[in-house]
Amino acid sequence: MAFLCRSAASLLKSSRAAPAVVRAARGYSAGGPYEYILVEKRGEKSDVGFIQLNRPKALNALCDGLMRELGEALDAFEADGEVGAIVLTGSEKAFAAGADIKEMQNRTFQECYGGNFLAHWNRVSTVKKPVIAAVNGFALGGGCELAMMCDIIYAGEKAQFGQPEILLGTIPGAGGTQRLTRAVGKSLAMEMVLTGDRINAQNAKQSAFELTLAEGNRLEKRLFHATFATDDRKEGMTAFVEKRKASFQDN
Ligand code: CO8
Repeated sequence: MAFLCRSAASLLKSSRAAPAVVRAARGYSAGGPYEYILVEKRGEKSDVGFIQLNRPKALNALCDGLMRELGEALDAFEADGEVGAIVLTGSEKAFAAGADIKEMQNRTFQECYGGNFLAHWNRVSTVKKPVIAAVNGFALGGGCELAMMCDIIYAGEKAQFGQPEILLGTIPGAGGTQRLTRAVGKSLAMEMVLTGDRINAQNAKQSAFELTLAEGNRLEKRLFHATFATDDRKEGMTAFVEKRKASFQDN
């Protein structure tokens, strides 16, 4: 994965620029119909699979239904011989503001661990075709992790990357502690994960470098599940939903 700080606009060009492609796109289902994403094929040869996260009221929060649909669309593009690369994007305001906190709020440790919560959420990282994230606005928590699962990130001027899980009493659960370290270096990654502070596209590009990927993702997932055994994780998510400051008790 590499951060490229340049306008995501070229990847987000509206289909108005290519009416012929629009016609091709309208006839394309890619496994749809979908509730949470928009899917079409773009490009002069209809060889770009285009997926736009589309939950504007929730800032594209990654609910289970959205992630299931995303997996289906990726499967369809992977199987489509015409498609050479895939672009994944959100809106001007949000690529994705994280996993859906309202969906996670009342989950228990037993449900997370026993049900292997999030096990299917890494489909993007297993797609064989190149996947490009076109990011603007918030790419937070699972949204940042989703972008980092892609092969290349094109970040717009309004892009903000962050792992704010600590403010909810939990930790990143889909590669944040592992891929972020490799993307921006250990020091900045530690700072982001321990403070919840965000960085913009320019900071991300300046800090970018690659290390070898290790086994850490599995360990991270288990530790993420373990935060669901704490009262503070419940309090952090409940406080967000109730629009108040969290009162953590260190247990
Ligand atoms: N989940 C659910 N709903 C959300 C989320 C979210 N992550 N983010 C925003 N929303 C909702 C808000 O609740 C609000 O809905 P409503 O109007 O019904 O109250 C709506 O989106 C708009 O949000 P705000 O009013 O808060 O908009 P602001 O512009 O004031 O603030 C922020 C935007 C800063 C992005 C703010 O919404 C925020 O802090 N959101 C939470 C960010 C966050 O903590 N993300 C991490 C979530 S935990 C996580 O991602 C764990 C990852 C696990 C692995 C995932 C694998 C892919």
